[in-house]
Amino acid sequence: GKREVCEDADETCKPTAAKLPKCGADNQPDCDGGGECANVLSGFEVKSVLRDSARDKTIFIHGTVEDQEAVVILEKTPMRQDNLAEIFQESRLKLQMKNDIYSTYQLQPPAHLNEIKTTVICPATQKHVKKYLSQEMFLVEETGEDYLSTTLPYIESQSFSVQWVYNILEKKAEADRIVFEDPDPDTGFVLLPDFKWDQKQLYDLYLIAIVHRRNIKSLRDLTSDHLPLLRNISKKGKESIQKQYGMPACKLRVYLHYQPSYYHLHVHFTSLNYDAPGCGVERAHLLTDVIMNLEADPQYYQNRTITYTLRADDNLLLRFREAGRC
Ligand code: GTA
Repeated sequence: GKREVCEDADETCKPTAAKLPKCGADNQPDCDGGGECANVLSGFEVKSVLRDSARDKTIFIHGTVEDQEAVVILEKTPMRQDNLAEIFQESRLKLQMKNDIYSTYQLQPPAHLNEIKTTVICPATQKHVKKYLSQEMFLVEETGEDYLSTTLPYIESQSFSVQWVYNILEKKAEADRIVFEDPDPDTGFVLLPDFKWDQKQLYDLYLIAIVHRRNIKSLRDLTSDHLPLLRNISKKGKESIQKQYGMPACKLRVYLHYQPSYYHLHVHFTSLNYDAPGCGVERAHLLTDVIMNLEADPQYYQNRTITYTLRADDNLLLRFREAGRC
């Protein structure tokens, strides 16, 4: 049957421990699934605001929790139609101004309708801090040769840990969030909500399919040998989303990032209505296009030039500059 998307809506993480725990996964009580947990943020000390977007109603903050570096992302979530009646009936209204037929108010809804989606990365590395800092972007045109001589050595020497991915595949984390799994070691994958989606409304639906195979870093590694895997993700991913959330394939944007942040192959499934971060032409490659390109040329992604953007402070950009490639 169709899955309820609002099942955790009333559960909160309330402060319970008198002593603030360290933020690392090993000593933080597991708060998976919306249960109660200690308020690890009560001692959060702000060092700097990395990015602040009034349009997206999101702020990215760098700080410390008990001497550990942390990045905290606060995001006001979209309005939900099914809350409207409660918002109108239960809120307090403060008049700001009235002029003829026009008036503006400040509306204070009940606390449970006023939650802020909060993402915590702790301990955060310098690379995390850089990732969220507002930066000037530069376009790079990476040939197949550039990939082998410049990009591959760089990503092998310094990329984000994919431990969180292995935790998902091994059911050590987020096991209760899995929407669909095909356990086949070659063509199988796990489909689950992306951590950018709070699952409270379908407007910003966002799931990721993570492949079981551990030897595919990115689009660049894909050949026609991977077509059965890619077709399987496309077909079963779309079918599962239709079944669980009632959203048809024609309302989904299904794509891979190049460059990704995490070099273990995964596919993004986002609602077409939602302008997800990273869904622009300089980063997103539609899964259907990827499949057709590989059908036409088995080595397409080893040979073609791929254009993408890099941040001004990205060491990969420095390497491209040193190589005289941009
Ligand atoms: N379920 O633990 C996780 C997890 N992690 C660590 C990452 N993801 C996870 N999902 C689950 N559990 O969509 C998700 C990410 C991302 C995907 C990796 O895996 O949310 P990618 O390798 O192509 O990397 O995809 P990408 O897209 O750069 O990563 P990310 O983090 O989405 O960053 C892209 C931009 O999105 C950022 O620059 C920022 O502008 C924005 N962004 C990131 N996180 C948030 C957030 N929490 N709220 C709002 N905006 C955000």
